Amino acid sequence: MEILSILLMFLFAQNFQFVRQAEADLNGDGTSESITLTSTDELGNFTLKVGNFELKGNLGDTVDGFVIVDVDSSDPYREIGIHTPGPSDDDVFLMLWFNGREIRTMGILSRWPSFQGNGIVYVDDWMGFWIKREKYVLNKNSRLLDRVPQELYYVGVEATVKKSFPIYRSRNGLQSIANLREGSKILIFACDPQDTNYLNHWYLVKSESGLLGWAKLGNFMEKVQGLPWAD
Ligand SMILES: [Ca+2]
Ligand SMILES: [Ca+2]
Repeated sequence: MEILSILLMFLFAQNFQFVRQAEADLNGDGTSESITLTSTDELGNFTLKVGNFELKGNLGDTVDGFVIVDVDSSDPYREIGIHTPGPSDDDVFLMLWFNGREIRTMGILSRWPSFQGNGIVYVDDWMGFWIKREKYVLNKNSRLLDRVPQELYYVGVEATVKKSFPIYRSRNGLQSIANLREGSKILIFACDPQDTNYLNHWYLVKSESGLLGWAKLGNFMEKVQGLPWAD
């Protein structure tokens, strides 16, 4: 694992010890289940056994173990997260729960979850020069982890303008508010990451003079310095 990823995971998420075997009472009936993860291969196939029950699945890349977490301490269940580090530290967790009769899926979390214990899970992702935080909530009826999408994601990264570029009133890039002065300090405040191409992500930028406007990453990434870029 790359050093930066280790650092980021350490700073922004919980650290997990992945295991292949554990004893735990997953359904709160007072009896521990024997949990084992077997038949893993480099294609991502795995078999999970909880007592006499079995689930076969595939996570797309080598599975290196699981963790047991308590998503919501107010219910009797404890949950299993099956983990793959992915091809380039793109950590993925398949979340599962056991109801005493079957092993059921709750959803997939990528990359760095942090379980709050009250049904809320924060999942951080590295976006090239900033960390995007998603919120998931346990739906008590379906027992699925529902994503709570934000329209904008907080960025909070400072940079210096190397070459002037405009910021716009809205995310269509039609009405310019200001041309940012060379050498001035800006705060990249928030991001609209809807577009699948990161170069088309719109960022809300605060100018040194206190104006707020939008700029598309592809139009300014070469015109600023000081962004902490890393893969
Ligand atoms: Ca049990
Ligand atoms: Ca619980």
